[in-house]
Amino acid sequence: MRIVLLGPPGAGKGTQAVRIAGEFGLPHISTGDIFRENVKSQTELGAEAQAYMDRGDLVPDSVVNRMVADRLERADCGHGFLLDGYPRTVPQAEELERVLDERGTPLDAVLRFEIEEDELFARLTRRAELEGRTDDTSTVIANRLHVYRTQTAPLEAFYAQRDLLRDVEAAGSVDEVTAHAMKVLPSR
Ligand code: B4P
Repeated sequence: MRIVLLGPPGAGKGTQAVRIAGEFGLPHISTGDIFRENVKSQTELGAEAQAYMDRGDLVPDSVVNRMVADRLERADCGHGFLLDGYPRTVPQAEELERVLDERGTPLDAVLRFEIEEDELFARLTRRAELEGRTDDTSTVIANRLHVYRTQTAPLEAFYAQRDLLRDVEAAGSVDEVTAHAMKVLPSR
């Protein structure tokens, strides 16, 4: 099973990714988590990514594409994977398609998490209080939502054209959203 989770910041992708990956025994690949780990351990990649993340901008495609292609080479991706937060631009989606076509392992589904912006702000503001993430301030949240609308939302049409897009109602409790996601996933 090869799945992509698509949705605005705060829609619950990361939260649901852990559950779905656990249910299907898939490696959970979160580009946001990989960047945060690199920032924390002060690697070159982390230094390159940090300024973009702190502004709520996207890390350049060339950097993200290379990082994900390397990750997908690892043995644990042999039977599938769950991508959380990648792709986020059309060039990233085209590159992922190229890499997977080359191996003859296309995607099975792209889950689009749908939710009102007011709820996104509320969730991210709550997380700022709990975790203190530097990109959860109101100015940066507003920029991340703008970046989603302008750079990531076009992926919805990209994947709809390929008949891969599945809508998931992302308001409601964590358990309710998991139930919605499970309903639209291909059967094992
Ligand atoms: P991400 O880590 O992907 O950040 P995100 O979009 O905010 O998603 P996240 O998974 O954290 O939040 P979630 O919606 O689960 O990316 C961070 C940054 O990294 C980007 O801004 C960018 O700079 C860079 N980056 C990452 N990938 C990139 C790429 N492909 N290309 C370029 N740059 C890239 O959850 C949000 C909150 O809501 C949580 O606190 C959660 O507990 C809560 N929540 C979840 N479900 C809920 C529910 N049902 N009810 C109430 N609260 C809920």
